[in-house]
Amino acid sequence: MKQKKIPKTLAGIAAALLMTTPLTAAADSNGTFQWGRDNWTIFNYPLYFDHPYPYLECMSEEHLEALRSNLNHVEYRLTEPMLEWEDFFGACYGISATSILACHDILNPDEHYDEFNVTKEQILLTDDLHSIDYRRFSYPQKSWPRSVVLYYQMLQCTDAARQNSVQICDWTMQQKIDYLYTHGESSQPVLVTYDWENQNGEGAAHAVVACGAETGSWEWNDETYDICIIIYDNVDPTPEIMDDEVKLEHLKRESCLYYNSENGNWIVPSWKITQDNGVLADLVDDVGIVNDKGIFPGTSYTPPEWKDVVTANVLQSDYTVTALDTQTELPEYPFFYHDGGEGGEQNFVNHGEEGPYLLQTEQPQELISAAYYENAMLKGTSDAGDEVRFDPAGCVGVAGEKADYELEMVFNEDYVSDWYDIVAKGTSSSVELKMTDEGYLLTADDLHEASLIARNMEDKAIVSVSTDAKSVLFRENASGQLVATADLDGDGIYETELAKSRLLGDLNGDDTVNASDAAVLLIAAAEIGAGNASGLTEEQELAADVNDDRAINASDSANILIFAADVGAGSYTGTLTQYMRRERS
Ligand SMILES: [Ca+2]
Ligand SMILES: [Ca+2]
Ligand SMILES: [Ca+2]
Repeated sequence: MKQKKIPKTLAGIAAALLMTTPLTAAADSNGTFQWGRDNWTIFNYPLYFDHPYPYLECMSEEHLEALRSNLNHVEYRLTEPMLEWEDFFGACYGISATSILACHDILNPDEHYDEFNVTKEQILLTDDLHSIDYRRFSYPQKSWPRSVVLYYQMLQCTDAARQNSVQICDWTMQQKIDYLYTHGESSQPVLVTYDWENQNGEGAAHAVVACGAETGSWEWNDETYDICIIIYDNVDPTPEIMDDEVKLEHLKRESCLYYNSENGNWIVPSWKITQDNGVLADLVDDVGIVNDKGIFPGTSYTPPEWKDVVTANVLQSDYTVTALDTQTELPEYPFFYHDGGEGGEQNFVNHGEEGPYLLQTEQPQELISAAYYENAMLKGTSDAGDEVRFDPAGCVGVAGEKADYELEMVFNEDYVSDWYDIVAKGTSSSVELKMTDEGYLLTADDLHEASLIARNMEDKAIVSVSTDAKSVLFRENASGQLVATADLDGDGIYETELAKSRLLGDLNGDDTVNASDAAVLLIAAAEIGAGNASGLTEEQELAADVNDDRAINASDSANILIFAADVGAGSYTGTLTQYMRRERS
């Protein structure tokens, strides 16, 4: 999904089939894959999705709202890095998933080509899986098909999708091939994800649809294979071999998956994935999983028993991941796991009961580690850590050398206050963030220059502290602000207020929102408009985007003035946050 490939252009493909194949009234497909009916003729290429913020800005408001309301907090949190990407890093999962929907008559790609600004006649369909005419057509930014493909691209972050790869992490390659072959014999589609290290030593991942199976004899790189799994790949092989007719014959077959049943070796020639550098990370035949949290009705899914996963960046020294309840070491599995991270991941699965986990490394190093529980995601990072601790009751900590750290907790349910996504940042050698009955308690060797960012779907609050105290309790006050408090006299009660989050619109930090704030905002907006830095602190910038459109400009200032006028006239008594929410609804 992080591979960029350029599509080839194949010429001379007959359009005869198009004339005889009905394009809309697909026969009942019974969950089988049929070329020309269940595949898209758009491809996983920037051309089709090109835009600044291709994911966020190519999805319709309706689908973005569906993501917010259908996904749980952890799932939505995992989509956010993708939504914010400024470059196109693929829609292979979305194209594959929607193709599976087509196999089950839930979606018919043929009905939507006019929304790509092309006529059906311009799209050539052939009965040869690997002979495609690649037309370069354009279509509107938020066109329905593109938005749907990107919506299903985001659904790789669902619990159902992520847990499916966890459930099959013990399977041998032979078991996976048997599964694919059995399905392929009867054209039952399987969504397959590959996870591999490419020739540049980078982690790569891709999603395709397996849709057939053959036995025979094929040779790739001097090795013979006797089983071929037919693949519908939404990214075509490399263009530089286009003009060589001998290679073109090979090209037609390069996207398939080949297996040697004698020695267990396998290869996907187009991506140069073999048993030495890759893994089939996920196999999904259940349309209920593909459509879980989806926008189409009519499918259902019963989740299997949840298995916790601990992930880490690629660790540079010896390490252990321990389930503390049972003092057992978690086994490690290679499979693709989605958290928007770069540079590869290590994955550890707990096959037992949910519980606290401890990651330890022999040497302090950059650590980025997360634990995925059924109800929560906990994440700890340190620039020089040798330990990360997780407790599903709501506690995450890192220890090591004094270094920059970040601790994050995201809860689906059972959290305190309105805030379910909490991030603490600072510099310390040992630090812990813990949910308590009152709020979120940050305890560290050093709490100078520490901050807490609390978020929910509607709002974001940031509080910064710098204190000699060793722990700070962040809690909500009566007006919905986050307040940082310390227990300076050591009686266990956090009564001393150190700092509080700003009200939306309160640029000058005097706890009221009025024309003075609008004036400060206008000056900052003018600076931004002239291409300069805003001159605002991070806290001020958060408070300045009044209408929540990720921009700071005159509209935000105008909203403050309108709000302040209503408050001044006595016709409104709430906060600006509440006022803006009322405006939007
Ligand atoms: Ca006290
Ligand atoms: Ca103010
Ligand atoms: Ca704004």
